[in-house]
Amino acid sequence: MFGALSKKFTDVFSGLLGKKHLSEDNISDAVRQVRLALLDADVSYSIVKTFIKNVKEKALGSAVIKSVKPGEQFIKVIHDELVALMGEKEASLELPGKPAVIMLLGLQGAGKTTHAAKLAHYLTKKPHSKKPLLVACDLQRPAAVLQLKKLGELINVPVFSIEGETDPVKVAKASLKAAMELGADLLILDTAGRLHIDETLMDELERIKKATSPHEVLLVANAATGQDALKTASEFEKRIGLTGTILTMLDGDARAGAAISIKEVTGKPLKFEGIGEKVEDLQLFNPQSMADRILGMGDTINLVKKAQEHISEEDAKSLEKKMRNASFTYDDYLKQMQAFRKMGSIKGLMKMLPGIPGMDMSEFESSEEEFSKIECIILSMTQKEREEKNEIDHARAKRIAKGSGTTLEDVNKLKKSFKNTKKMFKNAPSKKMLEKFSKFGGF
Ligand SMILES: Nc1nc2c(ncn2[C@@H]2O[C@H](COP(=O)(O)OP(=O)(O)OP(=O)(O)O)[C@@H](O)[C@H]2O)c(=O)[nH]1
Ligand SMILES: [Mg+2]
Repeated sequence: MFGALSKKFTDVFSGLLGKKHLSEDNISDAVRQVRLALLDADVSYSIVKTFIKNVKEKALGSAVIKSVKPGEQFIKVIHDELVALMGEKEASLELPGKPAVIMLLGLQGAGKTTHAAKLAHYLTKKPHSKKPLLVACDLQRPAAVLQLKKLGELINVPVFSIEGETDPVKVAKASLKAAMELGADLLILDTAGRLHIDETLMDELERIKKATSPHEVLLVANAATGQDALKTASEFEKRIGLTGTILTMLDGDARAGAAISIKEVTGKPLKFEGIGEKVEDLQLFNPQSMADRILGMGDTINLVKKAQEHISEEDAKSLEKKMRNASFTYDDYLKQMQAFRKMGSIKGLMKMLPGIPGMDMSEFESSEEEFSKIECIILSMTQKEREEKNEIDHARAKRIAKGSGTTLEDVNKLKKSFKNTKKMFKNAPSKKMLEKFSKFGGF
């Protein structure tokens, strides 16, 4: 995500590895590099200045902790400062009222319409279980309403619009009544964007806000635009008043500057991050996870969240048991693989692991194909074969290869690796054994 910045931080930290303690002398170079790295990532100058001052004070002040290595100590200080800047805890949405109202605003192309749909999709799920109504208040472009309608269809959420209407304030007002009639408990207002902030836009947004008294006024800002995003954020906050921000395009060539500084600049929390074009590509902003990613430490927080969302604890336990007594079948294999794939692309998931962000990902592109191949092969087996009740002989393997559009070699390869995996788990030491060993200090 922030490849260049993460790499710089990793270099700074490795430079401190051999040092016995942190001193004014040996951290001055590291601090200088951190300062340059932040400025280069488009963090605003005044924020960098305070950041560096705090880091220096804390790094030197904590020099007495003997058990921690200086490099690690320095990483912790930087990590803590980043978290403090970005907001300590995960922000939440305030959605009381029936209907609750969320108004989205931002510059042209920032991702308002897409994120109106993403939010609707996100909030229909547990624990929110909302019944949203998307409201088409962008009447600038004729295609804007159509875009929202298409997205609404995709996620099965109704869209409110008034054909032929030219005043978005009237649409916004009418949507309050429509929500009552349709039994919706949440309105999400998509508004028009402009290339730059101008008086007409501000006036329109102000009037929509007055007409609907939204509980959440969220700025949608493109992370790739760095300092520009910060400048517009501060103007929107001053004129309209925000309750928070959604930072988008974080999957692309984003600059960390906006993520690091936007809370400080607007005084309002960063609430969500947009991480792709699909409706599922939205996640709650978590300052700890963001600091991890900025420092190139992966994103284990969101990885665990994703896993919990897609794999139930029961399933995980039952699989572990099956693995232990080597009774898992091709069917279990398929089920696990499908659950794993629901979490996202292998490449995307690998990037979330610590130490991986800067790695060459091309290798995992082929694993994606490999996954599809295995899936096709298992799906071409009979139910009894999948449950390992019938042996797959040469003739059947040939037939399965044909049915799945793969080769005999592919099928035999899967058979072999499946057998090996089972053997490996059968011979793996049990948890009890490991505990016994650990008593002797072996582990
Ligand atoms: N990669 C990536 N693309 C995104 C993300 N969010 C939105 N997009 C894409 O960015 C483009 C613009 O998004 P829109 O939602 O139409 O932006 P908008 O703010 O409504 O634009 P206007 O209505 O013209 O002001 C679309 O092609 C989206 O698919 C994101 O988080 N990541
Ligand atoms: Mg739009």
